[in-house]
Amino acid sequence: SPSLVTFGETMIRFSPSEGTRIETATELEFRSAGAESNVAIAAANLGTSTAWLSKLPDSPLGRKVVRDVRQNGVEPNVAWSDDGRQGAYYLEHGPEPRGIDVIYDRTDAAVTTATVDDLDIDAVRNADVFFTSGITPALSSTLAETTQSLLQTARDAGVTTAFDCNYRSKLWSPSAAREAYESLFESVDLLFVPERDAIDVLEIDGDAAAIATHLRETYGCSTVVVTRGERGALAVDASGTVEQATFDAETVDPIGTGDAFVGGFLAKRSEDGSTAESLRYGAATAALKRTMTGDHAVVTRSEVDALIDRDSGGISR
Ligand code: KDG
Repeated sequence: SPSLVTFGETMIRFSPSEGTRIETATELEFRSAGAESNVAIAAANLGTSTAWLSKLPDSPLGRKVVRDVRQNGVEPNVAWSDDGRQGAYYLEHGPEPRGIDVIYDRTDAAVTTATVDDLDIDAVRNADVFFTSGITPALSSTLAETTQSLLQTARDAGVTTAFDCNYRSKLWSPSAAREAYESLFESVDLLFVPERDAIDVLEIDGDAAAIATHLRETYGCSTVVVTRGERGALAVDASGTVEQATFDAETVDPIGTGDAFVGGFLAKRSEDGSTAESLRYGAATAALKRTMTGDHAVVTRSEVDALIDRDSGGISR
């Protein structure tokens, strides 16, 4: 059975080529994307056996998502729905100073009604690691409950639970997110927190080490990883603090970088990699992701290993 199981929404991603405005675009790339399937895909490409749980409409759009996930080496484990929509988003991506704009079209998506009864709970119980992110509980009150019970089910079965806060301001307010996160953290072993979410949403003061230590001590997580974009990442676990620099890479498409980081980290961790090795793997996978269009880290182990060997500057303690 799959070693890494993830749960969440995967959308259709429509995007004009870089620099083109949605208002005037005549062609759109037609891909699939979602934080939790992105994580599974990155890990699968690095050799971890992975499954992704979700609920989708039984339509050509839902089936496109499933084909895409499967083609990327992840086993889709999906509840099909006769009603409910396929979530989508439009991504406009321009050079500085424009940056990125995302327009969601995901209201009433099929996944928003997913309960534990819809999902393959045994896949969760039999996993080594179960992962979901803070996007999922933002999507509906049903999904907030489902997220909580899946994390708890995994925990009770001795499965390592992993969670990335992934705050999305277009989905909910900081205070609603904070309340939801705080009720989930106690069920989380391995917590990933973007530094800006810790500051803006969780309102924790201090540097990355202070943030990680605070979260670890407050919620009893075994490992807390704070991701800091260009400034690297930092983890605190029982043996102390480890820092990891960001690897140099040109950015073609930044969407999915954080998910690639988590996928790379979990792939290494699933081989009993240390926290330092897992951070390094995550950072290298994330750097390679930025060089390609689309949400997915289409990478091989040898590419990740070569980047790590090339750039020993990426290793720091
Ligand atoms: O991490 C990338 C995701 O944010 C993107 O694919 C869209 O899943 C998405 C979301 O809900 O924002």
